[in-house]
Amino acid sequence: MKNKKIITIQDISCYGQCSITVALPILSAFGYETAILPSAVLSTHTAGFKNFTVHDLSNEIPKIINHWKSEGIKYDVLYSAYLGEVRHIDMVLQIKNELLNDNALFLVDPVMGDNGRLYPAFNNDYVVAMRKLIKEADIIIPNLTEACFLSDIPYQEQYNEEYILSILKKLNNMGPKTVVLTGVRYDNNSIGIAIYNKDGYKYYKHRLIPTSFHGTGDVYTSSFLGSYLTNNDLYQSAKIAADFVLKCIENTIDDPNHKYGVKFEPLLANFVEENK
Ligand code: PXL
Repeated sequence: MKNKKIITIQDISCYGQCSITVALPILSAFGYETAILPSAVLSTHTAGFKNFTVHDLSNEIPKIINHWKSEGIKYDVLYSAYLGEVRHIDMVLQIKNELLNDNALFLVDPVMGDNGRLYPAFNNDYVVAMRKLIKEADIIIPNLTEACFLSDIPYQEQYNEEYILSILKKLNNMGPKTVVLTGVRYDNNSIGIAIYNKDGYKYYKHRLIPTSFHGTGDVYTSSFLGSYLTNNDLYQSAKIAADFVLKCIENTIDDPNHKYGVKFEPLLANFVEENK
């Protein structure tokens, strides 16, 4: 499995421990060659910083894709996350259709919101375009907010398993083979991951730390992917990634100066050693 070649398309937030600055170290630590296609360059992430700068790379992406095509470069895994513009969606689909080897894995983290709301860069057109992308995916990893926007089921703070199953089934019917839904909370002191595909529903529940940090979704998806490429087990990978995010939060929570992301770096070597 180790010779799998990954292409990840998402933004570069220069500061703030999210997107490519999280995905690249984690996937590299797992031992996977990971190429990047930046969708945009931002000074920081868009949640929690004011006056961030954004430079969209839509004009550059088609040239990069064409160059790769002319060089015969192909990938085994396509991992898309925060993009930023509706027009990026077709570019990701072009990569999926033209730059992947047979039996490649297409993972979509449809990053666009949290806590029931879209991030500042996104609107309903982006949600509609994202539905086109998840249709083609093998695995999607939305949080509950993103799952609600994609499935057009109203976001609720309180819910039961029936509500979650209705979202999972609807998303699964929209095309992706497996839905890995993060941040599913059935009681006050636990939270977990719900996994749904043709084999049914599974839930991994763990302790809730009642605070949130930016970038944990990216740590989650990148750890999930590194782990899944290594063990080929959806439930195990969902669990391994969730436990790692918990450890990263524990490693950050007592530092009052560190609110923008999680301090995953000191834990990465051990994490990968235990799971490779
Ligand atoms: O962590 C997801 C993410 C990635 N990139 C940018 C973001 C966010 C979340 O807010 O703003 C630019």
